[in-house]
Amino acid sequence: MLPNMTANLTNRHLTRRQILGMAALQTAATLGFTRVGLESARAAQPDAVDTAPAIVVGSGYGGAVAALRLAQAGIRTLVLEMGRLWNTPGPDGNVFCSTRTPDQRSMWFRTRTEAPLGTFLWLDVVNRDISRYPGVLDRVHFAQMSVYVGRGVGGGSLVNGSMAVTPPRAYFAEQFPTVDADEMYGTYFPRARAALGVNTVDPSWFESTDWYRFTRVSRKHAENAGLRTTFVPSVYDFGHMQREAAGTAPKSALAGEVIYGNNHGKRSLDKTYLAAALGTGKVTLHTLEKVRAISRAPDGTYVLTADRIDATGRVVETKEYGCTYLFLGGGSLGTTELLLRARETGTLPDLPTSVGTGWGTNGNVMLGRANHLWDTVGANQSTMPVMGIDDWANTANPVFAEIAPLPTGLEHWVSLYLAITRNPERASFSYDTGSGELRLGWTAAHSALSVAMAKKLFDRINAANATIYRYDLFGSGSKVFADDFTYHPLGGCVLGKATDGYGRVKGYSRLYVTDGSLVPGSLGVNPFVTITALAERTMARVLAEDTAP
Ligand code: FAE
Repeated sequence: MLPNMTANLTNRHLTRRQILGMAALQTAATLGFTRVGLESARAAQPDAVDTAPAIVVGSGYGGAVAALRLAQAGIRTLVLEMGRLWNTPGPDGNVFCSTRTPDQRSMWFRTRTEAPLGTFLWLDVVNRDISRYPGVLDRVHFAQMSVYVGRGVGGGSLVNGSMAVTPPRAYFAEQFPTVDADEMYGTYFPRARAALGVNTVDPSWFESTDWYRFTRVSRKHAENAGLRTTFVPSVYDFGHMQREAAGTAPKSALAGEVIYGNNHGKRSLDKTYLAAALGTGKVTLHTLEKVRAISRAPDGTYVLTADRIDATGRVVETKEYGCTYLFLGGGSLGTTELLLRARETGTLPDLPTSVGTGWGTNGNVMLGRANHLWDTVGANQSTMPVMGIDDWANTANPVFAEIAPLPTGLEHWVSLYLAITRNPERASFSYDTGSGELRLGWTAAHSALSVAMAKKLFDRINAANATIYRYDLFGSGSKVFADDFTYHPLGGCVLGKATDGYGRVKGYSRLYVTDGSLVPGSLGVNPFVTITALAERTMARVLAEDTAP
């Protein structure tokens, strides 16, 4: 079993703990355990735990860093994750379903998939009916914005495009004026990149392979408009990808896989941070358990109420957990919801009013351009983006646009982009005490500036190449700029506002936020490297100062 799991990661040195942790995850998945610990590697489900010195909510980037660093410090840690463990092959022999023929594994309790590109030639050919199941991708709908998030052990790392980008230092410093940028760029970004397994595409292979023809065409069009492009690092193993292209390794990025999970090649958190955390023997992970309430016991410890669900979504058990140290890594939506609910229902009444504020979309806008017949983008497209159009330094219109794939398996002459724009608009969440639901105040007006910025950049590219936009990709109308969803939810518990400068939540001791809710709405690049590096910084400080006996 182990050789198969590690085969995808051959370019990277795996620690003994990562190998042990991966074995534990693999066996737990095979045997259908919802509790995972080092015992699982010996085919035993860990005993149920109801108290632990530290609890981590969520197993995305912020949660995974917290779990590993707590465990390495010798602190017994329980991780609670609402999604499932993604390690067992389904009836087709694959863990994840294909993007082209999605099934129940694709989306979180839906009866139809909700892909970002809803249509092609205005035809409803992209989405499929599916049965309800705890699938890997969720699209959370608010009144005028919907947010894509990953669900499962590894959070967003299971579904994202692997782009591992470090933000321009000047913009990082502007967004985080109280954070020591020297320390971030000298210590925590390098630490995060190393632990995540970041690598870069071989430029000569990139220039010659069919699989990145779509990127080279977009680069040429950007350069024709006088714009600069830049390579973007990734956590997808490019050694594996080259072997996919050569036919010597099973295809994943070259088989259209991404938003519903990659069966091979991707260094998702279950293969990096979480594997290493489980390998310490100090971490137990409970899956399919959604924390819904947090309160404090008279002795100052935290009490969590969590619903354990089955594959139909039915609550099969409601459990209470206790801990001394509580780390929230539920992501921008998950963490903000938990804290807002705790404040509004009075279980943690001293939480600051800044909880629930400072939220943004990282200025996300998606769009497509129609190319000339002679500018073929290729039927073969890797799903892992490796290049961006970098016009961030243009103070009149700062945009960083990732050159995105559209891997249909047919030539379609479409160039697709996810533009990250510098949008200063921020929205707040509120908590509806009647329904118990989170509301988000983001409106179409908040997105308008992002659309204007993306339009300005791509009007320039269209003018230089005598091309036009595609009007058929985002629904039945003629929408060119998809401004009603984001892949990059940021904020809600902003660093230095809802927390101190290290993610310690104001008003309560030993309560921490480690995820994307710390980022104030905009980062200028794809966010997971920054979320990981900030979590590393928080954990270094907290372990040095707060957990001493
Ligand atoms: P996240 O990874 O979302 O993890 C939160 C975890 O907590 C999830 O597993 C939840 O299921 C779980 N959870 C939430 N609430 C609860 C609860 N109450 N109880 C128990 N568990 C809970 O958070 N970023 C990049 O940098 N590069 C990319 O190429 C990129 N592409 C993307 C493509 C897609 C389709 C998507 C959806 C996102 C993409 N992102 C990308 C964004 C990136 O994945 C995201 O910023 C991070 O995953 C956020 O990390 P967090 O730790 O904040």
